Amino acid sequence: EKGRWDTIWLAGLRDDEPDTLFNKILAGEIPASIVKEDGKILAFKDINPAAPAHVLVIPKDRDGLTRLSKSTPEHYEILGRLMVAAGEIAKDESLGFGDGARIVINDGAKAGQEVFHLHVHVLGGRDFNWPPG
Ligand code: D5M
Repeated sequence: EKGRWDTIWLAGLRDDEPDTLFNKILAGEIPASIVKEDGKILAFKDINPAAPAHVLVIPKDRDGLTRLSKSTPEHYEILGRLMVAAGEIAKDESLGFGDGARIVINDGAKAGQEVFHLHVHVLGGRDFNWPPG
């Protein structure tokens, strides 16, 4: 976990919303099964998987993104990074993904959002229905 905070020392400067448990995962205070990490994003297995393969991708610095609808043009870069990471994970057979994945962002409690630190769900390993429930 050495150096993990080095990359997120700006976290919170533009964000006075309450922390979530994802900060504890970022700090290494709660264990997580990390599948991908760089200076800006962290991806880890969902503790309550809704599919055989279920990974969450989050920005290390939430920067006001409690939910997607808080995004502004200042977030273009991090949102692109999250999407590219999600696409890479979605084709990773070693994680149980095959040909086809469901990429989901729940925006707000009404849509099922429980953790108010933006996260991209990457689900795979089974077929999915449309429209979603
Ligand atoms: O998704 C929040 C997701 O976060 C939900 O699918 C469970 C997951 N979760 C909650 N706690 C943990 C821990 N400790 N590790 C990994 N995953 C976790 P939402 O879209 O907000 O409903």
